[in-house]
Amino acid sequence: MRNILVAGFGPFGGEPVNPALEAIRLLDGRIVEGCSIATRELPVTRFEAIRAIENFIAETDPVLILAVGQAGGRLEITPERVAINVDDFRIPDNGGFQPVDEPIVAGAPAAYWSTLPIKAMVMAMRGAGIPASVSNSAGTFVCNHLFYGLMNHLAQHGNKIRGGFVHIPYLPEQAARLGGQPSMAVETIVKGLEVALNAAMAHETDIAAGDGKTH
Ligand code: PCA
Repeated sequence: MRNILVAGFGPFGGEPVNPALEAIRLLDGRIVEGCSIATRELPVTRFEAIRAIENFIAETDPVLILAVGQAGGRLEITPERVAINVDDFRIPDNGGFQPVDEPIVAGAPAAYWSTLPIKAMVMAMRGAGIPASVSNSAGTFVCNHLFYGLMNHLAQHGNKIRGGFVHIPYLPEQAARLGGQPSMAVETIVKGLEVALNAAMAHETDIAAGDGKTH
């Protein structure tokens, strides 16, 4: 059976957990559209994260790749539209690196689009009763870094594998500790990711559905 690679980041920024890792652990081994979900943990360190996902791709030979990270403060599950070629870290990553306005891959394109059907994924999640919307910025920290490195790798290999990134909210246990932050139960996140993966497998190209934003 072919694999779907689902990679999620571990804890960072002083938090003891990362909802991405908690959620993907529960997805491991599930079958989506006749493929088996293989999950892996990503390090929250620049370049190391890209090397890790390249190794996971070689190891699992996936048909499709989804990377997942925490976006504290977000209200919904948000498939990312675009990865940009810049590192501008507000806090140090887990390796202690804090680059300012450095290219991720010098001389490479300014940006790469997700090659997953983000609108189909959002609409499928909403249809399943799960709050979701398209995000037009993955930020400039390690998630965007990994997303850019992934899309650059896939482009250099002829885009034979589709891939993309989804940010998810804090878990309730994090919000209870931090105060004043939105959160989503891990079961809801797991269901959302599963529904999104189903939609991604079912749609080679995206659907035309409006989800534009004014800001
Ligand atoms: N979120 C961070 C890095 C790791 C994660 O889960 C980000 O959004 O860049």
